[in-house]
Amino acid sequence: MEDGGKDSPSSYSLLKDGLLRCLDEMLAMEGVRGCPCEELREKIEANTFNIAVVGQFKRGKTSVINALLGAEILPVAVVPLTSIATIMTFGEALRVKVFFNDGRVAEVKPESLSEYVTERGNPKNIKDVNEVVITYPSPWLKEGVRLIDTPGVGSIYQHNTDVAYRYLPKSDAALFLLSVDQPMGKAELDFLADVKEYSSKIFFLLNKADYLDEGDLRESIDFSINVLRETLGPNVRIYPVSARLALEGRLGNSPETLQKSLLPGFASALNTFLMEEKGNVLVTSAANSLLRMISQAGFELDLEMKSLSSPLDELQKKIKAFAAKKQEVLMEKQDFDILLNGETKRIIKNVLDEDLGRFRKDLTADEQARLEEQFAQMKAKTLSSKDLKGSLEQSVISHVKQAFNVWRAFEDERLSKAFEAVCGRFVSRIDETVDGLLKFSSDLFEIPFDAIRTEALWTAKSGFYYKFKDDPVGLELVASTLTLALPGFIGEKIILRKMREYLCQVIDIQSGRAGHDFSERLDKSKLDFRWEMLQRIEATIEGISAALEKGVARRSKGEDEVARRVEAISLAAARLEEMKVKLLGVRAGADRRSKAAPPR
Ligand SMILES: Nc1nc2c(ncn2[C@@H]2O[C@H](COP(=O)(O)OP(=O)(O)OP(=O)(O)O)[C@@H](O)[C@H]2O)c(=O)[nH]1
Ligand SMILES: [Mg+2]
Repeated sequence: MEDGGKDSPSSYSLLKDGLLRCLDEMLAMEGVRGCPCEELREKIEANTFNIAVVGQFKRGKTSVINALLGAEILPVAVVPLTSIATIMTFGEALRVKVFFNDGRVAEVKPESLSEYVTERGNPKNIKDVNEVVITYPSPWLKEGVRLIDTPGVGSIYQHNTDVAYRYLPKSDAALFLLSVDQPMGKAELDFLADVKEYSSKIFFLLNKADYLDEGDLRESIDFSINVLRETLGPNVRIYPVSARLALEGRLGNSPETLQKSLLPGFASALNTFLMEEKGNVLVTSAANSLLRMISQAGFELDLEMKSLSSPLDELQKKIKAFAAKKQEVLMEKQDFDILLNGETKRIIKNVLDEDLGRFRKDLTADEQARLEEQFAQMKAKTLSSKDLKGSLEQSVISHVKQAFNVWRAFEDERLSKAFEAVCGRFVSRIDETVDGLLKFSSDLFEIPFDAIRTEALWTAKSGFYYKFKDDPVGLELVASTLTLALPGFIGEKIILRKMREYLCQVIDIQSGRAGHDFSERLDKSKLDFRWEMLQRIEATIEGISAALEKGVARRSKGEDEVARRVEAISLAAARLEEMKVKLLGVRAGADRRSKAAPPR
């Protein structure tokens, strides 16, 4: 990566490749049971990390993305411009895909991007675009990093602010743009309070540094830092940059200009952060999961060895004792199932239903007031009743749709947190059950076993089990099925009354859909979690039973057969040991990286 931390991405790739190689080996290995290798691989490969670029309008958000990518891909302007979120993701070539609210997807030419994502080309989003996804071969976007350009908040275009808010819950980190020509104000701080709710890491960029000489720039940085410290405490850091110079430097291949832009300093910090947060946490927890599986597989080999060599009557007794324990554990598993169902229902009742009720009440009140105001304004324009009805209807639909989109994003996040918290409790209890079973067997058969705590992979990032859905629930159907059937001539008062009813109906239907959609998603998330987690208990039971049975069965086939198996077991155990050493190396590599990362 030209912009900073030269060795970091490759080192992360090395760790990741090491991990993937171990996964391959484990897949090919007989005896490693219950390895969710494929799922682990998918999680490692699809480990996306969303960086939202946010801020008040015109601070240079879009320009910073262009500067980081070193290409003039996204349209910038002096007037409030970005109106639709654009997601930059890795791909071999520059390609632009437009996702519409009604589910359509269209690939468009990069030159026509501004017809979709700007206030100028797509005023008030008349084209009904949901989001735009652009692929581009930038090193920044490798390893699943996605840069999200959001519309500026605080301009006269409320719908732009709404779109920006919709993307906050999806961000793993945020680049918060300030600029030297607009001293930080209250609106910025208010917005920051909201961003803070969702992004665990915020980078502050003070853009347009090229406007000022060194002294003035220092003063500008100090001013913003002092303002930020009041809210965030003493450890705030601001990176002054000039997106304009950075892009100039990148396009003109001028290292001096690039240095002058100060972007490399920020880029290096961002890179270190990505390594640490995105790479290391995932690598460590995946390595731990695999180490645990290896130690379990090793334990099973030891058990089989025991069952090949212990006196038969003693062995039979122990197998019986194990069978009793097995029944006990299966009962526990059933209890987990019932509890998990109950907990999911509780989330639906206590979180979803309550939130939806409150949102619906507030929205109805707000929209009633807005409708009346709009009605009064329109009446003054003496429109025909058909036109009056038409425009009120349009505006009800578009406001309700917008409001639901924003709410849905927030609710998604809340439900995800509630659900992951439940998962968290279950995972540790399931771990305890599995460990208890292993400990029991280890004592029974006198084989040492060291349980490795998994600190399950999902802790690396929330939303591991919770099924997020990106496309908003469409309102189109509502609009067409509910069109008001009114006679040609009608009094204005009746129109207002009918519109009020219409508004309530639209909100009703939309609430019903959103509620249904959310509870369905929670149910699916629960099933997924259940499948992945509860089957670990069964896999452990099966593993132990199979190891014992294999040994006993083999003994009936004579001594030669037993000797052959003993040799095979020793070889497999040695291979597991090798793999363990490799994985410990990968884990230590990740650990070293986080310790080496400079303080920010
Ligand atoms: N001098 C100078 N101008 C800049 C710099 N970065 C951006 N600009 C200018 O600032 C204006 C706004 O830039 P954009 O990137 O469109 O800002 P934005 O924050 O994405 O704006 P919205 O999407 O409308 O909120 C444009 O005229 C840019 O050319 C910079 O580093 N230096
Ligand atoms: Mg912009």
